[in-house]
Amino acid sequence: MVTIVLPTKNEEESIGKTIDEIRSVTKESMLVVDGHSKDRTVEIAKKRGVPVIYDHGLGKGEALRTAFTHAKDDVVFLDVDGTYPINLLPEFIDALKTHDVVVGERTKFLHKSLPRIFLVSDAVSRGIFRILFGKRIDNLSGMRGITKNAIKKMSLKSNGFTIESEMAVKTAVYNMSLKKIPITYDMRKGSSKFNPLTDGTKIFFFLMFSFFYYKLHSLMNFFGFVKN
Ligand SMILES: Nc1nc2c(ncn2[C@@H]2O[C@H](COP(=O)(O)OP(=O)(O)OP(=O)(O)O)[C@@H](O)[C@H]2O)c(=O)[nH]1
Ligand SMILES: [Mg+2]
Repeated sequence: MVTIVLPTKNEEESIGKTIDEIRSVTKESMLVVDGHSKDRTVEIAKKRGVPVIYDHGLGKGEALRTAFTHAKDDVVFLDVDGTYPINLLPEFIDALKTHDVVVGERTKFLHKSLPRIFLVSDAVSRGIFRILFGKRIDNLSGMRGITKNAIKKMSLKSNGFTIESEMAVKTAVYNMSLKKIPITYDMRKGSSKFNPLTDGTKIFFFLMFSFFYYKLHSLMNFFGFVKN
């Protein structure tokens, strides 16, 4: 069993269509975790019979962690802004039977979905991740699956948009089994909550900090200063 988690903050333009499309491809249950939307997001979700819980106002990361605690099963989550290919959800659900983590690797950006400057910073972020952690993982993708066990093992701490990078880092350093599914990335509907300057900077520093933390830790482990 899988719970499909939908983080929302003022996504009234997309929530209805997203729920309907998910229903057309899978019977798995859904859970909306809402960031106290001021528009009709919650009303639309409830009207369609999808349960809604609320985050504590700290950001997308905290919202996902709240939903992970609430969900009894493995989880697949995706942004509710019309950017991700919902028709591929069954592949994500299936892959969780054999893998700890499933990541939608954005390989094709449709309809100028990201302006050139964002495309460049996106590529830079992935490049930095690869250099620091030695693995190619789309550390910014917002369409992923994770098993209940992997959620426990990762013990995630991020509140904001570093959550996907934290998952990618822990997938790499804990050597978790990973399935990558190539996906498209479409143009967003509604307004973005991601601030390229502040959130982008936080992600950069998060990756650098994690690198030093885990490398130092494994060095200390190697020399017997710490266990594990
Ligand atoms: N519950 C909750 N959801 C959030 C919060 N911030 C963002 N979200 C949702 O998380 C998803 C990702 O946010 P986006 O604004 O799409 O961020 P992004 O995908 O990095 O940026 P874009 O490429 O511009 O879409 C969307 O479905 C948002 O509605 C929050 O504080 N709480
Ligand atoms: Mg988005």
